[in-house]
Amino acid sequence: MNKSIDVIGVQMDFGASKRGVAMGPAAIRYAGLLDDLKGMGFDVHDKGDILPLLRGKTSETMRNYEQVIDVNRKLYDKVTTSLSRGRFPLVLGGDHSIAAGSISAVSKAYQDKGGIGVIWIDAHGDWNNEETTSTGNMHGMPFSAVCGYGPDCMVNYGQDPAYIKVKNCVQIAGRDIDPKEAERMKEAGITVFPINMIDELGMPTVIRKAIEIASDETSGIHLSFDIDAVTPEVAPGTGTMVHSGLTARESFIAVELLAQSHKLLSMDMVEVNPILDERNKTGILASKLIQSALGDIVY
Ligand code: 6HN
Ligand code: MN
Ligand code: MN
Ligand code: MN
Repeated sequence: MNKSIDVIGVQMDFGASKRGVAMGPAAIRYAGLLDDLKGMGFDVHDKGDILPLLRGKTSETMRNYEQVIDVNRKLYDKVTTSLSRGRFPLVLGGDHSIAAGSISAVSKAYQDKGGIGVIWIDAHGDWNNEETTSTGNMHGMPFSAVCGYGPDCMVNYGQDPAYIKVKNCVQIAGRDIDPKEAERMKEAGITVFPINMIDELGMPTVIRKAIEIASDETSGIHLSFDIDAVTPEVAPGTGTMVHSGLTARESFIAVELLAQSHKLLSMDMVEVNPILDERNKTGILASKLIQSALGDIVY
């Protein structure tokens, strides 16, 4: 299995309303992630952080789109390089708009090998586009974008993007999905396990089903973990908090079972905002969740 990890930070907060999430990579590093991963036996390469343009074009329905696209293109290139070297790309956000760049790169790399599936753990659907958004915030759009449902500019850098098949996509822990966004997800056929379904079925059942769906005839799975999936008492350092989310243990068992599946190809950990946090509690949680997600990869 893959014992080399490329850690790629993205100091991005132009996809969100609140500033501060650009310091997420620093908070997660400060929690000790790199040393801990080395301690687990990984060959860890810190690729540093991608920085956004200071200014860029914007529009009402795609705020700061030039900065978002520029960062995603840079991230696409870094993730592509990492995969070509046989390493595991671990992407630290930053707001969730950066998942467009990471996922489109992994998807392209596995295009001729069945593609990839995506597991999206998040309080939100991130399935808006420029027509359905009510905020114009591009962190509410990347899941739709990587599936080819727009905004196309988020993933199409002239590389002939390999969109993710919706039949291999799963949303977990949703509890604040906009009405039009929910309609689009349903129309597209995304599998969703909203928070009440986790209450009923339990996380182990939910994540096992998700792994089955995401790995069905694909090369493996990309995990996009938005820390706001976790309940605010446990993860207060994030910009779009929604009450009554995943418990700490539900979050850990999800990533532990993912690790045991040996299907994980790449991962984002996003939306950690140290400005809003309490003594880096959320940064530490993010670091521990990453370690658990990578826990079994060495075996
Ligand atoms: N996130 N659905 C809302 C919007 O602005 O489109 C919230 C999006 C939150 C995005 O947390 O990554
Ligand atoms: Mn090395
Ligand atoms: Mn999100
Ligand atoms: Mn979210």
